[in-house]
Amino acid sequence: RTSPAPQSLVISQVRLTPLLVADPPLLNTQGVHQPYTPRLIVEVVTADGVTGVGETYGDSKYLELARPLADKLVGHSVTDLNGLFTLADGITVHASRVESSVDVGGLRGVQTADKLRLSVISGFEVACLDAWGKAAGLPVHALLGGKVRDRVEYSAYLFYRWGRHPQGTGGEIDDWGAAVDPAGVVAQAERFAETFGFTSFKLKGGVFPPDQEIAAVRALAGRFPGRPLRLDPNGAWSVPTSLHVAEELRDVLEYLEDPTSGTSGMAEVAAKTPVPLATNMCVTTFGEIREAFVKDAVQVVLSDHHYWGGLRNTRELAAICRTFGVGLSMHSNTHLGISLAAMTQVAATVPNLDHACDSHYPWQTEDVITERLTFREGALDVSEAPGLGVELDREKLAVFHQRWLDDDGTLRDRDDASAMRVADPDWTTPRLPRW
Ligand code: GKR
Ligand code: MG
Repeated sequence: RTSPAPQSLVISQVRLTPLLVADPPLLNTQGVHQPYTPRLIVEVVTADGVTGVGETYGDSKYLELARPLADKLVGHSVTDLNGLFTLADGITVHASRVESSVDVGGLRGVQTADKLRLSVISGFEVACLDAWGKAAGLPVHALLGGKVRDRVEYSAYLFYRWGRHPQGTGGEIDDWGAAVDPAGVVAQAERFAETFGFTSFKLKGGVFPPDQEIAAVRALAGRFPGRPLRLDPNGAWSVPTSLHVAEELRDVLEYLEDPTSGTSGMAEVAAKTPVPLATNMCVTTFGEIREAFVKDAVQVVLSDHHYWGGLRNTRELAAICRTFGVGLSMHSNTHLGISLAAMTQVAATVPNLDHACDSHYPWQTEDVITERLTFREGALDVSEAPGLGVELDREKLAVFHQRWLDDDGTLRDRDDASAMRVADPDWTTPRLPRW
């Protein structure tokens, strides 16, 4: 087939659709997930009428940047991916959106203007790649240089959770039930293994005192001997507590993820334990790599195309990790099928993907694509269809958008602490370290 004329790849329209999608009551160190979580769906339409889709965070702070970027994008080619960064640079991030200390930095480190911009760019970059791939008749992985594997492995992402959202907050009810102790965590892992075939397991920690979480990981090791296990308290522990946990679990952990908050603390822990440390909190931008690698603070970096500014930047991160002998894995936040397709396309192209990727997807009962992606034997097949290989379900998109329109503002910005206050009115976001 012949290449399309560049003019046909010029963007004639950009549509932004903020949504609220159902989310179960998953617990983390800051609180509990709200019944619905915001996501943003980005659509770019080319002069030839080809539509590409992307997905990113949907909280107000991202929408504020996405709207002007959408306006600026009209008239640019879907192939001008470097140009996205230049366009986004010119967009002002309000000072109130930026944080200065890691202690209040939430679950992804300190919130900076650059991180916000990069997270927005990622949704647009994926949409452009999808449109370009569809126009050229090529899967996104081909536009990234081609896949090096046919299947991408994922790990089960276990959460302590309640059976339903605290009374009065509504939400969709699933049939997973509560998991608040080792037996509950093991039962959850068994269902993940049976349904999706996952063979490695990550437990979101930082919820209960560390010895209870050690017991849960021990129980997992007893039930699934020899399987790779990870524990991630999102920086909730002090350096001594992190070392205690590492010592107790050193024989069963594949890695310990963000045991403590900040690069210096991670370096102190890393110096005294043989357990590899992974992060999606202290290395989340290119600027943070140098200090962390020089201090040998992390042995595995969790890529996430939303954080890093898209699929091509994810590949750049992979190349840096490869160069420095640092392992690579993939982080996930709550996301839908468009993002999972994008994660799988990029993961397929990275030679040094050393560990199974994280995904929240099994927890999402709602999606905006016509056919849900299905994990088989713990992995996803890499789609060969043009673009991302997913199709937007416009009816569902409209329903979830209407939910966003109907919301009085309480759910449009993810706030795990306020959801927790429904159950415990005295709850405040804990300062780190908690233990
Ligand atoms: O969904 O509660 C959650 C997670 O804690 C998420 O927000 C984190 O970003 O999954 C993440 C992680 O690995 O830190
Ligand atoms: Mg993490």
